[in-house]
Amino acid sequence: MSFSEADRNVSSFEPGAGRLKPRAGSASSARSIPLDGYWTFHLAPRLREMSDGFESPDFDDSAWATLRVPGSWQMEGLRGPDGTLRERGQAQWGRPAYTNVIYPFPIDPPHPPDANPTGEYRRAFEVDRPGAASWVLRFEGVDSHFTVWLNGMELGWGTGSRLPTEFDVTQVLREGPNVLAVRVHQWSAASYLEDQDMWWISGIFRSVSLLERPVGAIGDHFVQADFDHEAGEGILRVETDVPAVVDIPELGVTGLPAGESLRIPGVGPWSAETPRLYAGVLTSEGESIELRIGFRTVRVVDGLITVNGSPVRFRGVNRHEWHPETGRTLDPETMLADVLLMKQHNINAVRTSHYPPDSRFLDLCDEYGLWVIDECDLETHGFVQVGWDRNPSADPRWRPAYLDRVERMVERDKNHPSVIMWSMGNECGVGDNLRAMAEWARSRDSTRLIHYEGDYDSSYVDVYSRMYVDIGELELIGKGADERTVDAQADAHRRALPVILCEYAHAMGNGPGGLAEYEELFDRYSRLHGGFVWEWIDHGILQRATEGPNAGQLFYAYGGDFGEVVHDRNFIADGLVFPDRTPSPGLLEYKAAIAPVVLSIDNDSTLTVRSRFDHIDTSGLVFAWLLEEDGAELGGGTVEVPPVPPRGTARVRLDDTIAELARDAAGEIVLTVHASQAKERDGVPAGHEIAFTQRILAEARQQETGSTEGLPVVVSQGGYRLGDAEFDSDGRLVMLGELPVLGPRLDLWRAPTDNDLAWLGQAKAWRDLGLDRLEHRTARVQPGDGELVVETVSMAAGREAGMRTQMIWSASPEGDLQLRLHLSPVGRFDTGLAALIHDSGRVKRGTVPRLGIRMGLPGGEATLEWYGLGPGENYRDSRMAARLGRHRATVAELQTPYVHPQENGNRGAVRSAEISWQTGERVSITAPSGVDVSLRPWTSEALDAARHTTDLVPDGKLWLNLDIAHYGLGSAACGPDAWPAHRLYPHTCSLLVRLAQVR
Ligand code: IPT
Repeated sequence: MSFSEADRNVSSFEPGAGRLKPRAGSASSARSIPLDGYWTFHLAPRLREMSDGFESPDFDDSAWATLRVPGSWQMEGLRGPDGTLRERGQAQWGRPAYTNVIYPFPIDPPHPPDANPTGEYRRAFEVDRPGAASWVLRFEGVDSHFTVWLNGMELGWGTGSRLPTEFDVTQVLREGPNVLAVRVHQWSAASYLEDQDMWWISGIFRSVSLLERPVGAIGDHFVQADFDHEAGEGILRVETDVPAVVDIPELGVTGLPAGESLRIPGVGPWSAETPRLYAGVLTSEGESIELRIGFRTVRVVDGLITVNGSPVRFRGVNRHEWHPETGRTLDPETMLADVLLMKQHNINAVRTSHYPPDSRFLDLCDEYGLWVIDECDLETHGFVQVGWDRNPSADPRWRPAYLDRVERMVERDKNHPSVIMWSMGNECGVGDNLRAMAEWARSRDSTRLIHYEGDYDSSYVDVYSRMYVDIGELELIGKGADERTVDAQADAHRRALPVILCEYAHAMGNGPGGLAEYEELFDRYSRLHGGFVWEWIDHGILQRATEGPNAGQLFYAYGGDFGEVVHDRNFIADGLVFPDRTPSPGLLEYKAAIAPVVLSIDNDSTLTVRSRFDHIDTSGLVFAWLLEEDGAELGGGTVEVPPVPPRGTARVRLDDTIAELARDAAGEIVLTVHASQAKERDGVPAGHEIAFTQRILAEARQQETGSTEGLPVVVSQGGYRLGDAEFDSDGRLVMLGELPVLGPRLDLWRAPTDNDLAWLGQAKAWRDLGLDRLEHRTARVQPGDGELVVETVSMAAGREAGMRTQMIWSASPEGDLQLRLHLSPVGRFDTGLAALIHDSGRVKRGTVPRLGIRMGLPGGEATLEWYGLGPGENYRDSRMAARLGRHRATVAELQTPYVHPQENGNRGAVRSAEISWQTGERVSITAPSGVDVSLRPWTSEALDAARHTTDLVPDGKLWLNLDIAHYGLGSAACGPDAWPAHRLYPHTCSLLVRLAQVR
């Protein structure tokens, strides 16, 4: 192929040439020869440097490298031939590049840039007996534009990276050796349609196979399996292009001719809660195809999305395909891991953002039960940079490409019961090409709903879909009281539709906070069908640090780490699971927020169980109680809960022993009730907890506060002594017993979270106020009668906003050092940038990240044991997953390794804690009214400065933060800030805490 031909093809509006019509994928009895494995490979930096004649079978590729198929060359090139990670900058074939919205090439449609990396792949294979049948070469996914030759003959070319492409090779395939050549261009006209928020990586990244198509084989098949919930019957019809019959032994169906409809009594319906699949076989003259049939009917009834007659609620996530070592090439184990993790965290729905996934993932969704919004491989978001000028969605020249994409998605995936909605794509602006896609999809498949968030009027979709709506607006939408649009008819139409949030709660870094408030609204307004958290996984790329004290250690790279000219930093690390699929605290929080049963303890004798299941009752769950006094178990047992029907509520009486046990105790009495899976079900193991609730039945009996009858203050040389504690002349604690410490100082700073750092986040204002660089002036040090009073005023250079801190120290004869802390704001916090930062349109007031103190303790390996909220980190708007109890973690375990380091690890409501060092030293901390605790081997300033986890190095101390309050997490990285109730304003507050060296 000449340069000019290649150049014309990569700039073509057309989706491809020479391809076969799209059709359903299937597990067939006919031969399928996998062509995955190592292919020879050569990367040309631009079209003009393509290898002449590489498609010819006798081309000499002996000097070429080999590359794994499926895979992408940028990801594969990050490793050396022995599989070890190369040094960054030494990648073999280009580098991954990350942008979210912005195109990483000039907006010059339909032209790709001259610098168009072009991968040339070759592979030989043998086939016996190719004569009797026709043969098809199938590519499951190639990114982004490719041309294929078999035995030197050009078959055609294709685009649509995450959709299958088939070529007829019957005429070209030979008995014995064959040579396949594929040329893949990183950039093409199609790249303008594939601006999804992800790494730009290229190549044959899904499997390739050669399929035998016997005479009389089935070209395409469409299984329509409805469920009549009133009659309890399945209605089956299988369409094929050749005569065929259907058998479903389990249902006694034999020899049902394709094209005929059959009512089948006694069928169990398919739903995400009951993923009932029936094994069937579709047989034609030439082959038989395995069917996995799920009977279900999806409809909008009276403005509600129903499946099998019942309204459904989505507890969803947006899932990109990602693996930190192989990119968008996933093995079956990884796909299964995603499904199991979702099921075990109460997730029941997936939006395949923003392209159809490897179809084996959909098989798993069918099998384990997940509602799927199958989204087309389409996004043109980068045109927003030019005011959507020349957006392909509105340009008729691109229509064939748009229609091609929706056809290939629908045809491939139409037999998956889990798919209940077709989504036309994401962030493609507006235009008639999208409407045309929707019309085509509806005419081809009337059994599913149509989704596209960008159609605000919802004129061609079935659901009104929104992203990142705040709770204020969501409540109005729920009530039908949201703002009216100009066109009354369009407005009325939209208002009558069911609502979903196709994206909400941006899970970037530490967060999302404020999930509870969304769930409350979803519970309250039936029109709100739930939503899909953005997003499932952090797309970090595994790399090895080459410099610094952690050289050699692994970390996850993000945008900009590969020298990209334009990039979007760590916006790619915004998932509920870390790149290695370890659940983040955000996933645990989401699990708690969306629990399918909501438990509440009304008093020591009644429990309320409210079911959020749509199709099953609660008979698959077991309920149990646990009573604790200050975290020590007093008793436990089971709770008999009669099966609660879908969306029903039951009130049950708790065991009388609970009240009895509670009555006798003196400490804090906490009752926990939890619900767990009785038997293994759809990937959720027996005993797996799905929901819990706690209630404090009795507060700890008030212990004496701040006695002044402590030990006297001894004025010593250069300082003060109180019991075994020593203070310097500024009144700063320097020795706690035998432990040298950097005594507590006011601390208002936290290493900003990604949410704090957002465009409308608070971090800019905090930095502008100098909260990260406070200077402390000692205003008073006064030894008194059994107490030492120390007052400090803290503010930053050039600023007047700060805090006056009063610390009143006393010591009990038992050796406890007691601190009564009082904070009061000085100066104005609403000046400078703080005045500009959005605060929900109200009068702008300055906010602060935290109100508390920090002290330095000896370093080294240590463990924290605490009675408070845990075991994981928790924040004021993200603590549904936390429980009050006794917990224990090493300092290392207390740190959450966010891909981009930031504030983390807080444990709230801590009543008592003990730090124990490996050396045997111990310090106890008591705060009767509860305090937020974090303990780290580096300072907040170091955490703030770190770009990657490997930048963090223990500095020889342990830094203990004790906070009265902190600013919530919210979702401002892409969405609303912390809800007003979770923001923190400087205010007068106090804390009582006791410290002691335990001996
Ligand atoms: C939204 C995109 O739809 C999604 O793909 C992702 O990029 C997300 O943002 C941010 O992580 S669009 C945004 C402008 C609301």
